[in-house]
Amino acid sequence: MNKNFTKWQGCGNDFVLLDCMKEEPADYAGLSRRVCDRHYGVGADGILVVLPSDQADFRMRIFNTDGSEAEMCGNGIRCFARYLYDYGLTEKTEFTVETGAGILVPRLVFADGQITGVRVDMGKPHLLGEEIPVVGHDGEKVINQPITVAGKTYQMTGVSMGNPHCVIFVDDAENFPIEQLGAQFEHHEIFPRKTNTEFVEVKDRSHVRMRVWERGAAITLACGTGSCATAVAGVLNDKTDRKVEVQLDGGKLIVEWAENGHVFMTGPAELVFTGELTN
Ligand code: ZDR
Repeated sequence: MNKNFTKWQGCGNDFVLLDCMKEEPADYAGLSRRVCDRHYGVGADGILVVLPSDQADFRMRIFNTDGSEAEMCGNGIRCFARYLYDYGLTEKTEFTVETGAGILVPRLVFADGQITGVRVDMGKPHLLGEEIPVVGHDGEKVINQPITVAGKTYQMTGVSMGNPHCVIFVDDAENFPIEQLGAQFEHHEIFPRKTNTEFVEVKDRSHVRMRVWERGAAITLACGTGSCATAVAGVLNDKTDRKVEVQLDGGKLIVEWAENGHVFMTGPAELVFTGELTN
């Protein structure tokens, strides 16, 4: 396998990207755990893997710090797209990427000839209970439904962006005890594939403050798919308009749930450093 890697971040959600177009590692899960470790490895919230695809221009896989594989990663796909262009794997500025959430379409955003970010057509959200999945809601949307964690009942909205999300609107996102409660949402019995959880404070109809507990990665500075899920949940609960700015711990994203049902996410993707794995 090619041991060279690039390290990226999007809103402080950081990734080690491995180009496996020619050769794949034997054990992705073990590799991700080792590489993501912030003391014994490079340090990252996940690894992104570049692969060939027979359905799209490229294929992306993502593995969390705990070695589990996620279907999709919103911040990651922007970094992935920028890698492909910056490193000459494509000359196109808009292309297709096969993911566990279907074929998605990133487009590089330029200003004065420089890349300033990436806009991604994230496809349509999946809202039925069995699609997210959330047990007990087959055939129906999961909007503003009770969920009890540590003896307290919260109101949740379920959204799949290919990966599962549980959106909780809170009065004060800054002081919500995510450290104490995040894992209990992640492993709650109503989520058979576990869940990412977003804690969202609505500032006004076009601005929200969001903090996240990620499945398989715990607290991170940002979550792209979670920002998309938040925008969708805001509309479903009539708390926000279809276009919102999502303020995360590590930056901000613009998300629009367009009238055609697709979610569009725009935000930064930056190269941090390059290196070579030694084991
Ligand atoms: C949240 C995420 N970093 C993103 O930007 O969308 C995705 C990472 C995958 C997530 N931890 C999962 O679904 O397991």
